[in-house]
Amino acid sequence: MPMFEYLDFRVVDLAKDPPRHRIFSKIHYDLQLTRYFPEFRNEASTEHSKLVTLRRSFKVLNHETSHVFGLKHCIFYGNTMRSSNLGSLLLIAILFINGHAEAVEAKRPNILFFFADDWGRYASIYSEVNGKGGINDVVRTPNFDRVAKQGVLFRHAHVNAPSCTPCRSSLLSGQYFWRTGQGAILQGAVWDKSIPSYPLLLRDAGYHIGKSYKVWSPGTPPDAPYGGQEHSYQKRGGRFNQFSENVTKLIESGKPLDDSKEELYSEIRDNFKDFLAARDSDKPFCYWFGPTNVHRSWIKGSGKKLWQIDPDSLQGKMPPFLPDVPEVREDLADYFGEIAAWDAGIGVLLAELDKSGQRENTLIVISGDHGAPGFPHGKCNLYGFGTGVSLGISGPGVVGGRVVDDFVNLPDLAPTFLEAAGVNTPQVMTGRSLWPILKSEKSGLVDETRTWVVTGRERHVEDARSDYSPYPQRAIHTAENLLIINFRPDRWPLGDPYRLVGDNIATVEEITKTTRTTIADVDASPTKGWLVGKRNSPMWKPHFEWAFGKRPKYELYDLKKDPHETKNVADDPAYATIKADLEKRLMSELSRTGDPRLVDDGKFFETPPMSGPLVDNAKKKAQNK
Ligand SMILES: [Ca+2]
Repeated sequence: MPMFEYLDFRVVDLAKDPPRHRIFSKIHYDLQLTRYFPEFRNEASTEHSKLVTLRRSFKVLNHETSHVFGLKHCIFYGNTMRSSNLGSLLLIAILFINGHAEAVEAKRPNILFFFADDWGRYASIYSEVNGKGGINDVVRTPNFDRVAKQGVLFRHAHVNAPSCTPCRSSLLSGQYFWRTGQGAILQGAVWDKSIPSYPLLLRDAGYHIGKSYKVWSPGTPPDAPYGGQEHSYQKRGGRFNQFSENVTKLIESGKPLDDSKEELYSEIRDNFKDFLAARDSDKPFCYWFGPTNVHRSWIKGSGKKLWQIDPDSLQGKMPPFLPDVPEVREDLADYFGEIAAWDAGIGVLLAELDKSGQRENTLIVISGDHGAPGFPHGKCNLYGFGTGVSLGISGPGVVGGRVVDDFVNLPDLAPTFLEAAGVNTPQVMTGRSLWPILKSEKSGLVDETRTWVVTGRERHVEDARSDYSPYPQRAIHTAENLLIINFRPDRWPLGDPYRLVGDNIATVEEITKTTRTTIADVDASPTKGWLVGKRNSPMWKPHFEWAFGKRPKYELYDLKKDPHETKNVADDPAYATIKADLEKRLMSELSRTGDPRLVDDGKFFETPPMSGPLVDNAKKKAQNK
């Protein structure tokens, strides 16, 4: 359906020329647009930037003058800007419209976002592209792999913070987590409604938004940056969130394995169908699928039982920070089992998307919120095992079949989604749109400025340390090096070693089952129970201390020689220049983006409510007195 045959759009007399409107200056288009917008975006890269501008232009017009789009053929429009801070700005737009401009609405892409809890960079395709020999040889993710092959696979995607809530605060806001106020911590998080979030911006721009399961939590109110539960679709059930537990129960009740799995798939499928059915057919949609099954806990032995993942097949492939022993291998196989279930869930929703006829016009993005839970160097660590995540993107406008080496930080997704929808990215967003990479034809490093990311961490579990203090860290990650600064090396990085000496020693069972028993920034797990249980054995004591002991202020790793970050070279004079350069770059980025950790010795993060007992706990304590 042809829509715009000619468009002339310009701004004159920009007395103040505020930056957010500068794009309108002296813009003149003489474009024969005879196709839908997504196809138009598929053309050469310069055409893409024109499209973005075009869409932004229409957004401004649409916002200011709803009647404009009701007219046909020719529109003259002047003095549209009502906002007082724009001074004497005069906008003149002349549009020649052939057909109904409302049709623009239907041409914006849908956004289908798959976001797993605690899923790091473990997918079979990474074994193919990074080389065999590691644990990714054993994981199986055919659906993720297919999307990544059709689209773009990112080899260097990192979360901004390896902890559920701060990671999600940064992703949803498109800003570094330290810019999200009380969203920057896990326990005690509160969402500040004045922070723009991409789902609500899309909703305001006419998208049909919805979500199933976890978006932003733990925090108050849950899923706040997605509009709370107003856009929730999970009436059909959420048993998928405890996949191995529920499938095991169904099998024990006599149901065959495949039927048991299908029973849980039908819940996620029907929730998605409900979401699609609730949409006005002319509206694009934005859906978030956020099951929590990859988060602990899992049924011991379920990797093998439900997914035929043999723990022994991991032998000899484990990275050095994971003890290559049966207990840990089985735990990892169970984790990979939940990842296989997650991947199957992706397949279920994509099949439904195909049935809806919307696949061609849907941007598909798949990732996770940090590394493996309850394993050394995983979740809650700034090592690659903690911050590295899978990322695959396909859809209209994406030049597929490529593997890219650009460093991506998950806050980059918010401006990416907004740009896809033609919505202006708010100036406060520090993330950078991935579209220059997605529409490029290059593989490897596409954008030469994307050679590093910055990560960090403040509070995770509030009472992991007895004084309720956080463990502040910031890091810069490049292809060659990882530099971590531990701002308070006097503290225990993963929590105080409660009850490991004295007369009330924690049992292995308690450590395996209850996170807060000891070293509370590490989730309770069979691996944690095993390794902490071995803390006094001559063979494993050094490993225990490596995983959970105190760390120096500076950690520097040479990733070319030491990809698993086993040897800290921060004090090696041979690395002095590299260390100084990385520290300078890191500090400059923190300073540029207003990280409160650099102000008054981190006072903002060191005082309530960012540290100290939770309000509820404080109340309970007062009552007990
Ligand atoms: Ca998580």
